[in-house]
Amino acid sequence: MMRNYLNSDTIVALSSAHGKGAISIVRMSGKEVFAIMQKVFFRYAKNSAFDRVQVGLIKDGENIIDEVVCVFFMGPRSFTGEDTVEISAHGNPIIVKNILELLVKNGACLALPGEFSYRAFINGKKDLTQVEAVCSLIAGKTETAVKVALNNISGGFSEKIKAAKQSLTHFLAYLEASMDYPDGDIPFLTQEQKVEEICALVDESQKLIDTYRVSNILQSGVNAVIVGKPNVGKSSLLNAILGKNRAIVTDIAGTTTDSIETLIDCRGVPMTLIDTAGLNIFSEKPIDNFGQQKTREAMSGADILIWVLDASKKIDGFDLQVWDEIKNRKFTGEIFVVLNKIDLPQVIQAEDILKLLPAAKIIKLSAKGTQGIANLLDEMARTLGVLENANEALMINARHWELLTKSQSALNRAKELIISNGGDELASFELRTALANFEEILGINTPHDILDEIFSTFCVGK
Ligand SMILES: Nc1nc2c(ncn2[C@@H]2O[C@H](COP(=O)(O)OP(=O)(O)O)[C@@H](O)[C@H]2O)c(=O)[nH]1
Ligand SMILES: [Mg+2]
Repeated sequence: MMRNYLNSDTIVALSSAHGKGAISIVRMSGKEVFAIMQKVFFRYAKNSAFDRVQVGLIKDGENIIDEVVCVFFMGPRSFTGEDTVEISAHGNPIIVKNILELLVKNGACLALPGEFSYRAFINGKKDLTQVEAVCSLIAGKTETAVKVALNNISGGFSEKIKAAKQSLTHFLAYLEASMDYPDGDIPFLTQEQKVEEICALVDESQKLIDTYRVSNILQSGVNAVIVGKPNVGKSSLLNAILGKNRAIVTDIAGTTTDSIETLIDCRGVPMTLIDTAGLNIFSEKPIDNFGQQKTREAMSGADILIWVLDASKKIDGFDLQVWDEIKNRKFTGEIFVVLNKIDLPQVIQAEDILKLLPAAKIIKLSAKGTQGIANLLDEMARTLGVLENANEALMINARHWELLTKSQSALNRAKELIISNGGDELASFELRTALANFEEILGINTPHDILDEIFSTFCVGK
């Protein structure tokens, strides 16, 4: 029969990365850990008392499988809350396979994805947002994303939810008590106080919802696409941002015939920067058509467009043609207009651009030097709301966001009811709905099928 998360077997998995390395770590957790290890692990220092860290041999009968270091954790003082051992073996997949097979032969089961985290959650070691943050931490693509995920693991986000939940419970208690004891034996809230309380609840929870944008950007990243006519310095700009020569730069127009993608850390934002073939509909070379097709595809997937112009030359029909392409796409993301080559005498002025695009974000820079590059990165991160807010950011994932949004609708309905004096009973029903959503964020009363869904997206060994 297929195992599921409700089984209480002793589970085992490779917890470090797959493949060869100096060390691989096999983790085992559950009631049978010590019994199984007694059968297969023979430590060198037999005389000493039980040590948490032991060196010795893993053997299958007389057959030596590896020399390992074992770290034992006695439940509940372990990640999962159960008895656990972490076996550091030599990092060869053959050895790892042999160890896993031996442990399974002696009674352990191969763990499901995320099953260690599932047990940590079920045993109350971590709430749901904290184990989810482990995933975000491992997936984090920039220093900032990693830092924010770490903050969630230690409870940054769940503290906020718990606080909101507490205020809500408190308010509910007053509201319901005044319904149960209408004679005023207990302190009750005036209409004014009720309105004040509910408005504060709505505002607090809105603040959490608002942080989703930044959080999502930090986790998923954005696409920034560099466009412009040939020879304005698009490839030079990509190279300048990267600090190395990734794209070919020449003074021959049309050198870049394909889109070049690289992942950069733009002030904490994981940004896929894409250098494209210059747009030029007059070219008749087939390779150019192909390149321009890819440019248009890249533009469709862009969150940010960086339109590069050569500021040392007049805006011409080719530039305007690029502008038409941007306009025709009804692009809704951010557009940065880069006036490049400011080391040369400038012909294009900011005003010329503002005539076309009154709200343009104009950055003057020299892609050949480094002048203005840092400013472009700052401004992109600022536009995304990350430059100033990264330090207070929370790792809110799509699941949290959905529940926060549901809870916010219920809170808003309660607010309407309270303001219009529509009845405390109905308001209290809405508040209970909001409360249930907050609890589901933390994993309280979360249905099993939803938990299965969440944990099955984790990787095995986590
Ligand atoms: N003076 C000057 N030349 C630049 C600058 N940026 C790029 N170039 C030159 O412009 C030409 C075209 O650059 P490239 O990056 O290949 O342009 P692309 O076709 O838009 O990718 C090359 O000769 C570059 O050296 C700049 O900031 N100042
Ligand atoms: Mg190029």
